[in-house]
Amino acid sequence: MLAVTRPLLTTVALVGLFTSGAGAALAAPAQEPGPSGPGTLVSRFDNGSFEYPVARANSFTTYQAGQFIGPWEVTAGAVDLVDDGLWQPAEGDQSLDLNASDAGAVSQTFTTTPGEAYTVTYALAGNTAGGPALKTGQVRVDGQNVQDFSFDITGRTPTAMGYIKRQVTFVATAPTTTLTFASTVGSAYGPVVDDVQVTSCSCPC
Ligand SMILES: [Ca+2]
Repeated sequence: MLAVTRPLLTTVALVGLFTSGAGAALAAPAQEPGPSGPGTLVSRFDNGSFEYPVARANSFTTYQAGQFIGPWEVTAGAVDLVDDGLWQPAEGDQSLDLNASDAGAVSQTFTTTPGEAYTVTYALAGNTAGGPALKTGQVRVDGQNVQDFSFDITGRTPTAMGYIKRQVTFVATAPTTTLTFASTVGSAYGPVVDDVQVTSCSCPC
């Protein structure tokens, strides 16, 4: 049993270093560590609404590959964390443009139970400041594409973003799973994601 759990805890500790403990959606099996907080191990899916760190007021903050947005790591290109003074988020005060100057991606690794099904829901829109009109991207689980997504910004504005809800389900194959949102459009104006939630059917559903 110890031989199984030690690698998991190592991974969890790395994730925890970049997590400040703000509340968010959960994907926590019952046996996982308790409530998160500074200095504690955090393995639950967190910051799905991209509410921290705080972006530049009435503007955005760019994060490059290798940098972290709470528990999310920028894993390709660069992305923009956007304040609600620039455009309407789906939830809270901030949202994420998956393109800074070109296609970017963010990934988060969290604890899962092998064999258990998890449902990912998210809000999708697009940066209305520039083309192409059709913003495209992928949801990936452990690097595998599990859902292509697209959003057409035609007729949308910063105050009427027109977010749509998308959903995809996966079955975990390991004690941790890495969830990625990746843009597949080359532009400085990418797909916008917000309000990502991960739930498992061991929770009430
Ligand atoms: Ca948000």
